Amino acid sequence: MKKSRLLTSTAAVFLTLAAGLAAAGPAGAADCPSGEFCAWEHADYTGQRANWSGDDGWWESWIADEDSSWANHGISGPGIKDHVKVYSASGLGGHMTLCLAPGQEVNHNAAANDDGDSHTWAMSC
Ligand SMILES: [Ca+2]
Ligand SMILES: [Ca+2]
Repeated sequence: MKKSRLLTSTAAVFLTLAAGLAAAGPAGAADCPSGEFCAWEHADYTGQRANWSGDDGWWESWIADEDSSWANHGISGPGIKDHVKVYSASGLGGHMTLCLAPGQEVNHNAAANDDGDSHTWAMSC
């Protein structure tokens, strides 16, 4: 009985904290899982979202050359590759269209718009 009361109160505290976080307002505008890099087919983080925790040298056709907004929600830390470089051709070819620092969100970028085909996590830009 003690154990179940403890679990119940722990759950209640967690829910209160979660509600508080939600009410505190967004740290960023983009809905992108922690630890991942996200790209959307339209500006302002709309349309279908692609998200990756690792590198991808060949984006799926529906997002390749369709990316219009981006968010880097990678985890930062010593020795961790927390920047994301996006390239205009598959296999990190072509040119770098965009480089996002950890936590950076880009809701629109005319030069990079609809041009990404691959990306890699990097130590810096
Ligand atoms: Ca697009
Ligand atoms: Ca391209």
